[in-house]
Amino acid sequence: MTAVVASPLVGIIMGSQSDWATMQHAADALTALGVPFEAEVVSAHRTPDKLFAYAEAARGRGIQVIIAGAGGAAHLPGMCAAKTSLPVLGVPVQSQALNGLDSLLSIVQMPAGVPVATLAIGKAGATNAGLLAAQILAAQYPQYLQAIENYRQQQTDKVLANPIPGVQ
Ligand code: RP5
Repeated sequence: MTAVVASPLVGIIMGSQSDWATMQHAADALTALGVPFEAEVVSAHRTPDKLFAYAEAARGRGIQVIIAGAGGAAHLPGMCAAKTSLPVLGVPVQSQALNGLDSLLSIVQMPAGVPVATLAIGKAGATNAGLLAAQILAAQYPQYLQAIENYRQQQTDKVLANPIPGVQ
């Protein structure tokens, strides 16, 4: 039986409005797969109380996966994971100063005990976070499994239908 979904299953949070240019790609992936989500600016440094409240309430509101994107000293995914047992997918936003290497290392090096599933820096990571969230949900919602398989097939067809320009 297909589960009926009325409210967001994925919460996308980001440290700043400036992160949206990256994090919208997670939103785009979820939209393409039909997964309901919400998106909000929640900063570990500028709105720490809001972060704690968000993470503590998320499961009770029906959120099942959190995607957290941040740049620089990117504490948001780790602190969010510290306050919820929901799976947290971390997206390192590409910073201007260090091209996102700072963001990546801030997110990926969690000490044992509180995991954050860390994606690639920037757009690819945000897109894959959306896809991975859907794959996590697919264990429970068959419609998302089908959507993922369709997405991958379209991707394969597109590659096969477009030979390298100028090469026989
Ligand atoms: C981090 O600082 C945010 O996640 C953002 O990537 C970075 C810069 O934020 P803004 O100065 O653009 O608000 O907290």
